[in-house]
Amino acid sequence: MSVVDLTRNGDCAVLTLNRPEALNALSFAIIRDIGAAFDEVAEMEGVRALLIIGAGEKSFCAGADIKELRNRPLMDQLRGAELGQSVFARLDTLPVPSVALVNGYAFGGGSELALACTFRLASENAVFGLPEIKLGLIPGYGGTQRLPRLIGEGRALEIIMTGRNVKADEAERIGLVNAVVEGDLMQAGLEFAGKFTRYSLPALGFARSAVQRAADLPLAEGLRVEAELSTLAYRTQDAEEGMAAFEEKRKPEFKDG
Ligand code: CO8
Repeated sequence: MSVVDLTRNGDCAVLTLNRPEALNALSFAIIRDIGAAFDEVAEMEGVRALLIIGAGEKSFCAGADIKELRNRPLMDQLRGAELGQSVFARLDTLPVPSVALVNGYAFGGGSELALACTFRLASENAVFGLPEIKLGLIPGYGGTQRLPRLIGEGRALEIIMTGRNVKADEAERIGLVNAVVEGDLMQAGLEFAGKFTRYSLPALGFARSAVQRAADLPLAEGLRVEAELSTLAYRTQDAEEGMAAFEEKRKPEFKDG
């Protein structure tokens, strides 16, 4: 098994970070492999969601590989940050939504990977944190940008500037995760994905895109984006099928077109 393991469970692709002896820490090579796996997911026939999990009971991902970071020249660090950012940003443009299954520690780059996913589910023992400040660093894979968008500037600054841990129950309370799950997290992830996988992928993509762009746009422009994307959705065969099925009192059969 490689460190980045891509498998399939029903209509979900499952990416497992498989380096439990280092709590699934991310070397630059592993980040590149994650990027290659995302490209593969984009090409997988019939896949309707991507689930990301860490191997082992203890950790989703303990962040960037600190031992590797220490010995890098400055230019490499910049390239490293850009690499991590561009690979994680790829999740926004995948044809399918992604769900981080945070089973234990999600620190630094691990939290940032979870933040870049469309959704986050946490096990009861999940612990989030951006502890870079304790290393004399700051987050480099999107944490300073995505965390405030998700939970607001005040809370995000406090978490980033104190480097403190956020346990699962608090993460749920502040909106950092969609839900905390008792029991089998993978099973819960498959059930969670099942709530949207039956819908039209283009419509799901337009919805993601409209909401994600809201954070960067003034309201008037965002409303224009919404009008454009909802019109594009309206023109799909799936919208025709969805509305016809409503009138005919039957279940729609979406074809992703
Ligand atoms: N990098 C490399 N190795 C790690 C990492 C990591 N991030 N985290 C854990 N490991 C290794 C440990 O060194 C240890 O290996 P060994 O057995 O060979 O000594 C093994 O995993 C198990 O870890 P611990 O013994 O420490 O396990 P504990 O249960 O005692 O502690 C913790 C678990 C609390 C998670 C602890 O391991 C820890 O604090 N890890 C570091 C967490 C952290 O600070 N992460 C942020 C890293 S920085 C980052 O992600 C972004 C930087 C900005 C990037 C900019 C790009 C240039």
